Amino acid sequence: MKDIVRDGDPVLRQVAKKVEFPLSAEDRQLAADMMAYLVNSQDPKIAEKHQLRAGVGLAAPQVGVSKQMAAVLVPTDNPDDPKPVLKTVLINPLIIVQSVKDAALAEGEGCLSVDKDIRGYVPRHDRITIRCQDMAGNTIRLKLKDYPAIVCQHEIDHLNGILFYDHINKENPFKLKDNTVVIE
Ligand code: 4LI
Ligand code: NI
Repeated sequence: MKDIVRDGDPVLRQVAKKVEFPLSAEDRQLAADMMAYLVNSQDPKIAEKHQLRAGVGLAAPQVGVSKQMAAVLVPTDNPDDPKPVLKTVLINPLIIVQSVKDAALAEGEGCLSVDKDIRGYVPRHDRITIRCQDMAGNTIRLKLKDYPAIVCQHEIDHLNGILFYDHINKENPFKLKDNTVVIE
């Protein structure tokens, strides 16, 4: 897999193309490579060895491929249960239901394509239902809330040429609407 594309590269501002089924060998490899990056980046030893920045989501445009595909790997916070909270590849995802209630990460968001720290709340929907396709081409629905919902909205934004800081209030980066929960 090529290196991660940094902010300023036009591919990050393009609307990604739909993925067609059956998946090509190239698209399968792309999905596998993106997920492998996340797995490796979350392993402190491997990350240090290969100088990988840790992430829980990676979208195809971030590796220079303008296709509607993103890998998400949200690890468990329970040391007794190694099962990830969410491990999936989203293909052609669409948010079909969204809550009125919003949510934002207390510490703001980071992005593997954005090297600088850009502070401020990134308002997202607290709950969403995504319709997307799985690797076999089946249409599936994912009902998500809180952190996994935020991560998927960040990744779906990438497929539409949107970066997290586009959502930060320019006058007051920490201003929030009163329907917003802050997630620690
Ligand atoms: C090491 C091993 C503090 C600062 C807290 C690290 C394994 C920020 C949070 C991780 C912040 C893992 C993350 C995202 C934030 C901040 C992403 C650490 C990797 C926390 C993921 C896509 C936004 C997702 C919570 C500017 C690369 N990830 N932290 N935001 N973690 N990680 N985002 N915010 N402040 N970004 O970045 O993958 S949605 Cl899992
Ligand atoms: Ni990102």
